[in-house]
Amino acid sequence: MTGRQTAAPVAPALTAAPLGARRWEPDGPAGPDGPYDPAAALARATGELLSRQSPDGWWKGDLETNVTMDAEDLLLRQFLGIREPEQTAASAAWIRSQQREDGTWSTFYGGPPELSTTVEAYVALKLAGDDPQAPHMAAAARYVRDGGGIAASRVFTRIWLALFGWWPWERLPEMPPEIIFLPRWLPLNIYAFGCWARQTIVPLTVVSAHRPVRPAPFDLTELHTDPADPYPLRPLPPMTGWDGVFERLDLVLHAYHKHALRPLRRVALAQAGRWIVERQEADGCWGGIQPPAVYSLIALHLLGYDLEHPVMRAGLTAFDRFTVHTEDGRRWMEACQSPVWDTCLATIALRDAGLPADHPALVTAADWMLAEEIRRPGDWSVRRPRLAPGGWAFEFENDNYPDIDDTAEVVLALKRVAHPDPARIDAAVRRGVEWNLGMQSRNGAWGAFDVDNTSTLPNKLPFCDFGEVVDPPSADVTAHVVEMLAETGLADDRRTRRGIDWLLRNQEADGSWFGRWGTNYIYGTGSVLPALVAAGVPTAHPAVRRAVDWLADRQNADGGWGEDMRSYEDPARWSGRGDSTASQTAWALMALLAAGEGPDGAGSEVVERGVQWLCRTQLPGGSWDEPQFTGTGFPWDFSINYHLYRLVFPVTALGRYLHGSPLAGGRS
Ligand code: R03
Repeated sequence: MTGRQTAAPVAPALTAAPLGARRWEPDGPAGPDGPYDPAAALARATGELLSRQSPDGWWKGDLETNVTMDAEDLLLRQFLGIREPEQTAASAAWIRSQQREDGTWSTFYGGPPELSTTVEAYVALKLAGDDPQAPHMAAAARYVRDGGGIAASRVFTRIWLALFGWWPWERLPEMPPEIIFLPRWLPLNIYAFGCWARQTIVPLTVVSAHRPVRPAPFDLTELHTDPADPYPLRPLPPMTGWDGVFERLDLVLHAYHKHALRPLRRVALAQAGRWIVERQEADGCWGGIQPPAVYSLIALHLLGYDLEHPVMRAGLTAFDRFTVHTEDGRRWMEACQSPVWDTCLATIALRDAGLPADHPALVTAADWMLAEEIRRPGDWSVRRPRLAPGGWAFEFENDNYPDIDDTAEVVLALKRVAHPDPARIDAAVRRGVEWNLGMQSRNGAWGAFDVDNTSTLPNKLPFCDFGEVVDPPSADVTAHVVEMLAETGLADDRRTRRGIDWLLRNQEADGSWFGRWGTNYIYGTGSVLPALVAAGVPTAHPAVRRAVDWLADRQNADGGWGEDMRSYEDPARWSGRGDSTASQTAWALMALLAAGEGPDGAGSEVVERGVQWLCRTQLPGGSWDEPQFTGTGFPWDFSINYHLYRLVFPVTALGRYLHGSPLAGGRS
């Protein structure tokens, strides 16, 4: 077992480095055996993190997801008649580069083949001119056929295909635009859906009411399992279960599509159109995420907006900002962008690393975050009409959907900065705290975007076969809010206590917590333990002890921690298991350090080995490799590789290991 290194050199990053001006020069590659010097590792990582700040004060790592983003970009452009050959070639090169040996595509690093993704990628490559006879195309088509063909793909995939007549609109679940008339108190009204689903469904009701079919440049017979019956009807489930009820409701809605009252439908479409246009963000996007953006553009186009209309132009330009160009000429699309999230996490990390609170990088970051505060009502106001605004969104522009998670972390970040105008920080912090308190759900916990968004009905619609469509409270978000409330002096507030009670009641039997927005139980546990301890739960509390034991049990032989997406499918086997990664090792360390297992604690050997893993695997430039996806959009269905996670969380973990946490319960 290795001791902590002596006489750590003063981290160069601690001196007031000019903003983003330089990269910290490493001492050279570390040897294979160690022990390594955590202070030197932290200094390198800190320098690297500082160097990545934008001059405006924010950080933003690429947000990597999967090739459906790139395929759908080409399909959208094809639909609108604006697909360009060079763009197509660059996207196709990216898509090809992501194909697996077996000819399929998956949705995350190391993941299994995924049929819908493979269908979309295949169609995109065919649009780009790839020969269906070529081995890489033939292998993909064979996999799709063997897996049930296009008929087995998800609803969104078949909607994309229906736009070109590759799938019949009649064989898709109905989602009528009249849903926009349903009052708030009725089940299945649009505010019963999570905000991302609501923003996606409203434009899709417009699209499916129009049932547009553009000429297909080729056919897709090779993607049908049985070309004699390419659009098989699924057997009706028995009437006894919800599935049966909703499948029959769908039949009624299909009949309604034919007989819809024309004037009613006209009003519904007009109202949906207004709803969409009102929600376009300042930068032209919708909700800061890809699905509402692509479907809103299609819907508005069908409602008569031509491509030169300012709304359409702004919407299309927004996609350019979501495009990443690689050095070798490939092009890929982000599903979403994370500047606010990355900036608050980086600010916290740099304080953990020991940067002074008035460091210019932190003041600039705080200024940028202050300017990002959302001071107007949004869709959340539907449930909380009298609550004053004062939150933050995840993205550059998403003023209609501030989220509770970002607000909690931004408040934690702002509290850590000594700003020349402290009153501005205090006022923004106060508004953020009040907004988050106002967004507490009935059960005492917090969801990401809305209050009490817990209906179980939306998920039962045949239309909703991908990802989550509601936004119930989760342990990770609740923990971040509890930590924020504790650090703003509200640890003993009744509302904080209710959040803590919820967390204690929702601990898994094995001692961990579920990770809704990060993968998975290591993220949940890494979020909850620091929060509980910050809120005054003793580190000797049985819940804390059980979590510590769980983490110690899940430490890999190499000293790190890792957990992949299988933990969502088969938690009994895969919870807390997988190849070690930098971000997950950091989360485990953050939890253990909060629980008092640090250098002088009982679990110091476990912590020591984790710290050594980080030091040993650090790259000469100061960051870490992390091809694994450790972010969660929707458990299993949609995974994210946040490119800054591999750097920002190790900085926090190493910083807290060396210095304790600047504000929360730790040593200082
Ligand atoms: C990490 C914490 C902060 N957090 C915000 C996290 C935002 C994550 C990005 C969300 O991006 C999305 C991508 C999506 N796809 N498909 C959908 C979707 C939603 C968000 C989707 C799925 C089903 C329906 C509608 C949309 Br119905 C690719 C709290």
